[in-house]
Amino acid sequence: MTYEYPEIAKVADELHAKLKDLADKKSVLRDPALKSLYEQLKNMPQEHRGSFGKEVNALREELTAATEIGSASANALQSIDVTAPFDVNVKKKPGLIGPEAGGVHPLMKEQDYIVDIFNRMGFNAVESRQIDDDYHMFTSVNFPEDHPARDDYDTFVTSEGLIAPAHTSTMQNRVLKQYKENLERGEPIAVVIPGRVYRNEDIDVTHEHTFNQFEGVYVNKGVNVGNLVATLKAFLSEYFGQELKAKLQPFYFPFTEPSFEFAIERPEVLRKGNSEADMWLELLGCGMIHPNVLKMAGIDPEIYTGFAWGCGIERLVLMKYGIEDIRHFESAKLEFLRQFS
Ligand code: FA5
Repeated sequence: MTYEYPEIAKVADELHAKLKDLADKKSVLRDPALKSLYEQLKNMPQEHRGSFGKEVNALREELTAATEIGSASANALQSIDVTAPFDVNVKKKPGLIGPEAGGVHPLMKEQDYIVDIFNRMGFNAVESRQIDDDYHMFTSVNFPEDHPARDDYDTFVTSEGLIAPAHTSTMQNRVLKQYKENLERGEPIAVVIPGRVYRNEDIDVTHEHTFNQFEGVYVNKGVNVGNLVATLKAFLSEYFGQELKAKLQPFYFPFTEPSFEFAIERPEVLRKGNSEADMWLELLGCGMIHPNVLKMAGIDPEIYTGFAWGCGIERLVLMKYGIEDIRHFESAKLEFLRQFS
């Protein structure tokens, strides 16, 4: 801007020059040179007062704008480092998120509760593995080489041939070997094995590709199907806190003989239709441990018998809370998860 009054033009040049070196840009508005212009205005003859006052105000506005441009460039946003755990432009750095902001995932809470019930029923707990091998996934649980039953457990395999387990039955051989000495002492093998499992699966409201199971393994002398049903019913009644309608239907698993599917009545929110099949939710697979599986762990099937089951934890939790879609668990929807905290 050009100023008519030379004394204003002079102060304008001085202050613009000064502004460049000032750390606190706004202090230019308190500069004595600017103040002196206002002092001069008071003593000015009436006829000049209006035009002089306008120019002094214009200068003030010009300087104010300049200080804002300066501070804007000083505060210019840094580019965002997408690898940083927080936005660098946020003045107050959040630091680590404290425990009060988080919570235990509902599935892990329920898993602890399930294990607790089995502990009280005399079962030990052993955690399953998230990476396993062909022997434990198939051979040790009596899948013959190239048998089509292997296709039911289609899962992810690394280029080195390691397997993301499709069920917790991969642990049967390990726990049978680990607790075999119990039998020699006249005690049963009683183990519950929670773990995450993976399948090449078409997902829907009751099917996930990654989900959690817990396996049960019980071996002793004289164990029969009646013990299996009684154990599962005792567990389910404790878990749901009520009597349940349950049914056992024949099934096929290579590692149990006979094999069953244990189904319980679906809550209405989980019903797809009104047919008999729609009424039931397959909760778990179970059966009497196949003699070959016992033999492969060095246990004599002529002396000892046992039962095993594998149950989906999500399926149990869906039933317990009447949740309509299994995919909520892994959806990271806080409004869903917070209902359980
Ligand atoms: C098995 O995985 C057997 N290993 C179970 C078993 C163990 C039988 C020991 C006998 C002795 P199945 O594929 O049916 O069986 O799965 C067992 C349970 O896991 C099902 O009943 C269900 O509760 C759960 N489940 C299976 N597939 C899914 C899935 N895609 N999403 C969520 N839960 C599933």
